[in-house]
Amino acid sequence: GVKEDMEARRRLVSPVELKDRVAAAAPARDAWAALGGPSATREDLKVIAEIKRRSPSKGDLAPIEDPASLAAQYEDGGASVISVLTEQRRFGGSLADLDAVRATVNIPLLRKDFTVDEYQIWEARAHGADLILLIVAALSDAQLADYSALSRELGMNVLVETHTEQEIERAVAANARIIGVNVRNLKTLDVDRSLFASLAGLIPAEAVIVAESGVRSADDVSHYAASGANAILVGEALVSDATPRERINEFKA
Ligand code: IGP
Repeated sequence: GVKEDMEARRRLVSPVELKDRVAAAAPARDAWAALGGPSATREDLKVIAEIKRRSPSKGDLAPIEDPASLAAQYEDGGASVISVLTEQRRFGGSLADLDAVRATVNIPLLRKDFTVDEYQIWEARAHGADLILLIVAALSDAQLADYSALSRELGMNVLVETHTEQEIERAVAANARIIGVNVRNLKTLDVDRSLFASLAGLIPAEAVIVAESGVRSADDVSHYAASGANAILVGEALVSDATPRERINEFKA
């Protein structure tokens, strides 16, 4: 699984070597500010555009031959952050995708991986990520606190993903400033768009509130925005669109 893959990478690049690479990397970009920071509003909805080849629920989504060119279209269309799935087994991604995107665009990047070890956080930064994903359901409170602290030390922000009221409480207790509600149930993989409206109001207004998953149309976007989203995270609808640049424009309108 994810852990074994990481162990294999750790045998190739030692933690010491990885830390040297982080020290040599350009400083992280401010994803919090890019998402509107303290003045995030639903009127100026931000888009986090995702590069995802495959998903456990839908199988192959799109043959993305050139992630850099897709990223450039996302940036052109007005995306505020680009999310790159680097997990190989379920999503068909890799750190090479993150490198290619980093070399091409200037906006902040989210390394969208299932973070279960500090090594992955160093790795994210070494490969140019500015934001990492922490899934509350998959982590203990101690891990949430430790991983958030390490990310901040490295200059990165954290997108803390939740699915329930209790997970939102845990995210808030961990001082999360960017909090997502993923409407896809990670066990059944079912999408329930109404989950966002029922949970968004529980997130403190100081946080950037992200609606994750299930955006198919401008109607879905309006629904999320009306329920309090400051940003939307969109994958499938963009990777399977022939004109993703125009699509992002439409979502932002
Ligand atoms: C994007 P969609 O339905 O637009 O492709 O969803 C994003 O929310 C989804 O990829 C996602 C995800 C995750 C994937 C959200 N959280 C955690 C893997 C792991």
